[in-house]
Amino acid sequence: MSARGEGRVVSRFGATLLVRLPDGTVRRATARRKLQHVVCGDHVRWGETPGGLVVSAILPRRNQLVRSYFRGQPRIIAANIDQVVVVTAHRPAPDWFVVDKLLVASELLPADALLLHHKIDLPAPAGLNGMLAVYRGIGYPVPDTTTAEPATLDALRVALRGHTSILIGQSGVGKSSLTNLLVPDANARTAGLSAKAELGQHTTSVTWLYELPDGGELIDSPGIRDFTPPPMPAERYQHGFREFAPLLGQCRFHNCLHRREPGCAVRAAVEAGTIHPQRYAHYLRLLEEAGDGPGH
Ligand SMILES: Nc1nc2c(ncn2[C@@H]2O[C@H](COP(=O)(O)OP(=O)(O)O)[C@@H](O)[C@H]2O)c(=O)[nH]1
Ligand SMILES: [Mg+2]
Ligand SMILES: [Zn+2]
Repeated sequence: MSARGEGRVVSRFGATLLVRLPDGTVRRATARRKLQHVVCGDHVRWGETPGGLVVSAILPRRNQLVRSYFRGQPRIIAANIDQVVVVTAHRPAPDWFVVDKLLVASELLPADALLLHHKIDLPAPAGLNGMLAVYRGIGYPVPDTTTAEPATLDALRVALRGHTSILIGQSGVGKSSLTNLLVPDANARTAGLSAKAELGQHTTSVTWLYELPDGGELIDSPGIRDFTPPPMPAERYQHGFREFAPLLGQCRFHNCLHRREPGCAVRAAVEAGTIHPQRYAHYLRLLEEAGDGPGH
């Protein structure tokens, strides 16, 4: 009888998958023909064949982080995520619209979200500390970190323990540097595995799942320039802004989208200064870009 079992997808390179088996070994595998797209973080079923390990099924996904659609197909970054760590840094300075779109995607997964404030050894760009205070105020943990002082990563380590978390953010914010501190030998292990599986030199441009030493998993993703949440009905976006939650249901119209409707509790909160105008502007912009803005 040939061996079979379950495992978790560490990474994929075109048609080649790397799968971590329950005993901790990572094996090269291919997907059974006609299987839907397998992604990093998938739990899969596999079987041993004369040609090697073949993934025969994807176990049901708890969630999937989708970047955008290409020719109508979702681009899934990773699956089965408990926590999204949106990495912001002093350099490159954050694009707050991208940050908000990532937070919206996290809320709707649903998953917990953290906003990492990284490279604090460098001078802070204008306005950054004020914006981070806004995010702290609406309930996002915002740990301050720098690779120059590894002890600053302690709070992050505690937050990551026991969960599957993904680091996501612009190129150059420090995701891979952080991964290397959080996962001892991450670099060497990745290089060793890719050499053994003959994957070539492309390991920095793929999404990769690592086991954390204290339990849990960390996914390092390639940098993104922009991020578009998957298409969804207009009334879903409001649930991506957690500071709107206590107000939902208090607008005059039950189907209020908080644009120009009279008696809108969200707009009133923006005018009263309890919702930050930039967060609200990004909500409107998301609706508009999704094709349901004020002009439609
Ligand atoms: N000054 C400073 N530089 C950092 C820090 N963390 C990472 N870097 C540098 O930022 C650059 C990009 O880091 P990298 O981890 O490749 O970013 P990624 O694209 O998000 O994976 C590299 O030159 C790192 O050495 C930090 O805390 N402080
Ligand atoms: Mg990187
Ligand atoms: Zn409203």
